[in-house]
Amino acid sequence: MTDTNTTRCGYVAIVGRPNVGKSTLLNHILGQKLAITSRKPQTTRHNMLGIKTEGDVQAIYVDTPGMHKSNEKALNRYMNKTASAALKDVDVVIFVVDRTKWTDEDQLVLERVQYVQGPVILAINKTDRIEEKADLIPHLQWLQEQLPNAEIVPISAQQGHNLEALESLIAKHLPENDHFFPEDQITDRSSRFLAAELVREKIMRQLGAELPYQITVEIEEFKQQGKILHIHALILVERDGQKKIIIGDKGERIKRIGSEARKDMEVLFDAKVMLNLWVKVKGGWSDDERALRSLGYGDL
Ligand SMILES: Nc1nc2c(ncn2[C@@H]2O[C@H](COP(=O)(O)OP(=O)(O)OP(=O)(O)O)[C@@H](O)[C@H]2O)c(=O)[nH]1
Ligand SMILES: [Mg+2]
Repeated sequence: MTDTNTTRCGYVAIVGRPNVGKSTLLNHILGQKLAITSRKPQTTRHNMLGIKTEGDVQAIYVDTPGMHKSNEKALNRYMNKTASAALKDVDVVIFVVDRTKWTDEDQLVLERVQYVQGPVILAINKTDRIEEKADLIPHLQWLQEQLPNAEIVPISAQQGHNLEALESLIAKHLPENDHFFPEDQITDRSSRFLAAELVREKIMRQLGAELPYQITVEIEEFKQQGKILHIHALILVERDGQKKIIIGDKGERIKRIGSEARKDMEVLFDAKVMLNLWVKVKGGWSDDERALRSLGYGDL
């Protein structure tokens, strides 16, 4: 007798240049905010798994940092390497682009994706913002010539448009496998990591142009006492002036960062959260490979 129930399971890398909507796409597929997002490029710094199990199908998504050109700093090199590594050993690649906007950085991603042996899906995102639909057609033709085997799917990650079509295409490409993760697991990342990311997201969203790139967040304490989760987060900046900006006038800004991060944490962890934030200067951490490793930025 043969078993007629086939289960499918595999890895799906979500790649693209910064700011095209990769993390937004992951969150909408999962139906839950897991990855941080912002209007600023280079929001995501680490690969993160988002696992979706529906019946016999388990899709393991890998959200990645946007691949970008500036390679001067160790942190930037780390981010680009991390994103490129995600292209190896996955079953499906989703290459996300922003409508008809095509930059040198999209070209960089294209050149990597062209080497991928397995199925590639080209997701044209932010279609809710397309005014001139006619402009899209020649661009799609051009893209198809660059990636002749890719399937092209227009989506709006933010509005949830056409995501079912995207997901059923992905499911078709997943190999027959037993599931690698339990049905209720949604990520490989720890609660501490997710908490640190939420603090970083609020900083990305609230602060001006350059500053967020010189900040990282470490969780120093994460413990449950009775019904309350006590979380202490350390915000590391590069210079003294940056510390002042984060704290703000009479501590206004850090208070707002803390209260917004706490609200998201309470939803994510389904618990009451007491959050304490500290700011410390650690000069040059973003270009110091040893400091980066000790801050959880993996091997370079
Ligand atoms: N209008 C519109 N905006 C979107 C859509 N998807 C994402 N965005 C916005 O685009 C911005 C960037 O989204 P992210 O998901 O952070 O982009 P990302 O590709 O993960 O960026 P990095 O992590 O920096 O590589 C945010 O302001 C999102 O709200 C969409 O479908 N439509
Ligand atoms: Mg992202």
